[in-house]
Amino acid sequence: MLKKWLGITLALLFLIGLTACGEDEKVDENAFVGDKVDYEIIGIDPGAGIMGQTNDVLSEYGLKEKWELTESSGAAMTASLDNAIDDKEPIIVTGWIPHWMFIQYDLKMLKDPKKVYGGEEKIKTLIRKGLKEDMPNAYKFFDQFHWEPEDLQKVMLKIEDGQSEQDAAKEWVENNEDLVNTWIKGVKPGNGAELRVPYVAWADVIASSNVIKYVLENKLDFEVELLQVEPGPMFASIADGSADAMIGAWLPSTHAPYYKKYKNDLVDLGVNLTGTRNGLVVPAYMDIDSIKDLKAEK
Ligand code: PBE
Repeated sequence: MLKKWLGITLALLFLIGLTACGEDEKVDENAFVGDKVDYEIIGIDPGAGIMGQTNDVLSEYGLKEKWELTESSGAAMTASLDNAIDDKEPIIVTGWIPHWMFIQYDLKMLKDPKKVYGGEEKIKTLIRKGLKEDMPNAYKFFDQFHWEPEDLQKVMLKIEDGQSEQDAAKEWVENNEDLVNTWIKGVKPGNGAELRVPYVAWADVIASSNVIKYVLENKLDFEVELLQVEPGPMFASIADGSADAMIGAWLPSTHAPYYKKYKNDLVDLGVNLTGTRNGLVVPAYMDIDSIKDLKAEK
């Protein structure tokens, strides 16, 4: 009898212990944001401009000691964000506008009072030297290519919703004839001439590269080979002439290190989109507003 009671009591004690542990592990709603997210910021691929900027953010805001920027990829970052939002858990990621994630989720970009991310940026078109002379019509097209963040965001969202990159590009182009006509105005068909376009697998550059490929191939009879590469080689291939044009250079801040390195060996065709922004992004349900809030002692 005694043995039995002892057994039950022990079992009960064990259960109580377990519950207590469980509660300890739960995120305390009032805890400091750093403790809630284990002082981790989910980044993307290491060569991305936003990764260098985020490292500068950690230094400039005095966060270097405690905080860690984790490398992943654009796709893995959005997957982590999606999981966290499903469970209403806290998370901090590196993010940028335009991006479908701002349409899909209720998010906020943390204020950056020190402007380490550089504020509003532009996307530029860069081409290899000699393209103007060798392929004046392709040159004219790239020179005339220009659109708005909302356009790009629409294509990105279609891809995220499950459409293939090619179909999303096609649908957008066919629905935006007036704008597309300004890009191809006065451009003579390429008669099958080949163009090599390097791009990095970031949601925005995937979308824009597929759009220009569709236009060049279906409205102008060029052949476009899209080459998926790392950020460094994207710039290097234009500078050494092994590729013809890239349309995803974020400047003046994001890609400043690459631009500085290669600017004398390529041709800058100017801005194709205005109004991008980089930063640290959190779900709207988190109670922080500024990068400054990541520092414990305020
Ligand atoms: N991005 C999107 C890129 C440029 C385009 C912000 C992730 C980068 O950080 O290099």
